[in-house]
Amino acid sequence: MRVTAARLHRVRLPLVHAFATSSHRKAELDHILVELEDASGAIGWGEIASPSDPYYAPETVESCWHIAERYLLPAVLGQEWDEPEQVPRLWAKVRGNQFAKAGVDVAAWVLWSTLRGVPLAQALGGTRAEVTAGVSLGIEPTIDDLLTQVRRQVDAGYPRVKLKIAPGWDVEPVRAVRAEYPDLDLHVDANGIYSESAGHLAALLALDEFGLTMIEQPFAPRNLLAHTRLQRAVETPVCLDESVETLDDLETALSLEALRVLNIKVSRMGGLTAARAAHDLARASGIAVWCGGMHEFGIGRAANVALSSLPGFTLPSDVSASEKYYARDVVTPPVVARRGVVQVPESAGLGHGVDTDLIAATTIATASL
Ligand code: OSB
Ligand code: MG
Repeated sequence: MRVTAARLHRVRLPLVHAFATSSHRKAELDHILVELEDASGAIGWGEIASPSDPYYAPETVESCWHIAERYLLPAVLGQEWDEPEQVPRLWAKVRGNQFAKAGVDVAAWVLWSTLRGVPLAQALGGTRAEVTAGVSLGIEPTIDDLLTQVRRQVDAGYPRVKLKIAPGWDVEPVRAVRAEYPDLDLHVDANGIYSESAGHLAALLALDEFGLTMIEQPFAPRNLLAHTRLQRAVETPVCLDESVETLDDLETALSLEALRVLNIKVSRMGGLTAARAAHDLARASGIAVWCGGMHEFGIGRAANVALSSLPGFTLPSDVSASEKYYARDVVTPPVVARRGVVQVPESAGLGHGVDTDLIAATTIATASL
């Protein structure tokens, strides 16, 4: 297989409900859609779902655009490859830049599975016909606003709710949600904002009494030892997200016993090949995994659904329906959830059409190579 043309589209979509984490608040998102085309005219779509600012990871939309246009796509164009696993090797010299790599990697997987006539999930080795979705809820202005959001999602049938937390917005919101939903599969995600030296430990220890499914990424990404210490002190499983960008990171974290659960994101791992390898290693190590999200548009969301069909994804994944985030998504049909369950598509490739009219109408920059 040989990619003979590539295009980038910077697409801006409004969020139906603004989302705040410990570091930022967003009402619209710019993601970069990647098109890879072979000599027969077949197209594979991918999505670079980097946040616009370097607060979750060091990348930005601009840095992703630059890396994709200047390094990744030139490395792929004109090269022969047989399996999508070979594509990341074409840019092996490029360090980091996981979001940019992930978008091109997904496009290669989608192109390959489309041409093979197999669903992306099957190409990856997926075994599930449907995947269970959880929702991720941002920091709200008040606890009442948060409870309104929780009720809406629980009423829609989502079986797991994750709450973003930050110092000062942790024990009380969790207590309030627990009081109303004693049995809900509930977990919290701090996006690395807590610090032992800033006196934040007491709040994290206090969360242990609420029967949370996990505490996700309380400390800074490189601070694995703080996660090890917390895991020794609490019953609640510690989950890593930002800390694990490569398989080497995962091996280190496992040997330090810094986690009992792993959030696997296609974007953060640099693509489906690496995400699947992380799944394999975690599974072999007895670590539960689930698929995290980055508010993907439909293309990245469909890739997350395909990945979530692998057998080790035993916890609900952040693959909630398109409509939770976008009034109109870039894929047709959109990703839908019924009572928190998403069907894994059975048609070849992405398993969704791509709405090129919407993309044309919402594109704010393009590049062709
Ligand atoms: O840590 O999972 C995270 C969104 C932006 C930055 C970080 C994170 C998130 C989410 C998104 O929680 C969840 C989703 O896409 O459904
Ligand atoms: Mg997270």
